[in-house]
Amino acid sequence: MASSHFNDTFLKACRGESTPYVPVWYMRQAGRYQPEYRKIRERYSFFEMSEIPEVCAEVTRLPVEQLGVDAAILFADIMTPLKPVGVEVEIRPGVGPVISNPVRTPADVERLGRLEPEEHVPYVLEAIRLLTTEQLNVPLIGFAGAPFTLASYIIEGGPSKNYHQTKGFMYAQPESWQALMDKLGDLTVAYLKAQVAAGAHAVQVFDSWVGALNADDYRTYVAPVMHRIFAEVKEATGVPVICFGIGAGHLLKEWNRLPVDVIGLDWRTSIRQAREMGIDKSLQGNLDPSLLLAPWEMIEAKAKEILDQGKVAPGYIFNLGHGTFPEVRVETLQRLTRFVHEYTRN
Ligand code: 1CP
Repeated sequence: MASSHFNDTFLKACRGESTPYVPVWYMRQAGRYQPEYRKIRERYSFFEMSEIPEVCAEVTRLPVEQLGVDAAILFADIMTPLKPVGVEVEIRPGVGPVISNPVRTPADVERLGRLEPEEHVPYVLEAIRLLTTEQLNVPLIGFAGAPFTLASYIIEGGPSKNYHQTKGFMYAQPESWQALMDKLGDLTVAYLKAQVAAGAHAVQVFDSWVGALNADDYRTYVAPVMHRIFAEVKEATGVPVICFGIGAGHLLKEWNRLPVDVIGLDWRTSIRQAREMGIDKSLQGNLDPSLLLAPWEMIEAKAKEILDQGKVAPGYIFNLGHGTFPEVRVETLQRLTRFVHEYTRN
């Protein structure tokens, strides 16, 4: 450990234990809003950055040192474990993942391979070992994309607005959809277990785009695999698990039935509304990232409102409702972190 004091406020909040202040981290806290990140990114492609363990560890550590946040999140992408199983993907600046061999038929699903983490993504595990054995004094969050969200990229071939191809495949080829969910479920379980075995202290599963489904379809086509992923990861590792998605307020009751410790909220559903709906897990979120471009007084007022709702009960982690983005100033996130800590300190 870099320092003798390990800051475990984030882990305590995940488990619903009381903390001396509300812990905070930011989705996409490593990224283009940081001049240091942009400099490194000039020299490497996205995947090169995450495949060189020393570079990956440096980029993961940077926001912890720069912003004073209470957790680090591994620098990788939800597409990282799909590359070695046959998905030809690159990350295009300003676009996101682009796939040159999208999955369109049952035969394409058959062709997807099995993930052997030690063999296929040794660099991810090495970066985690570097970070957790010597470099970090805050918990490291490992992560994976959830099957629906991964399927949306590999079926559409890239980012999408309406997920027509993905949902079309799901409705028209339910057996092959099930096979795809099973394969992506196995991959996700293997990947998360390996990250924890390498040292990750908690894991977040990003089901960013599953809000595109209604609650009935979620129950039919997605909830079973999500249940299995969380149950198997919890059983094997015991670490806190977080489930996050965007525009998924109508699915919160479904998520509350999953064996997860923390539910990540986007900015559309307030902490109070979630509690009123009966959500009894720890909560994480949910300042609208666009607000980071507003005058400080507005950011502070909204942060206060969120914190007043969140700090009532233990089991609350401050975050954004989705990722930060290139136009945000480093100083804004530094100030926000300080504010969250000072405003909530007992
Ligand atoms: O700091 C961190 O948060 C850690 C690293 C991280 C994480 C957790 C990255 C690096 N990506 C992710 C998860 C991720 N990737 C998600 C889930 C979270 C979310 O909803 O934002 C998703 C949907 C992706 C897919 C993806 N990768 C997108 C979104 C595209 C779309 O459909 O709108 C983008 C832009 C990427 C590229 C990417 N991943 C990460 C970074 C820093 C970047 C920007 C790339 C660059 O520097 O060129």
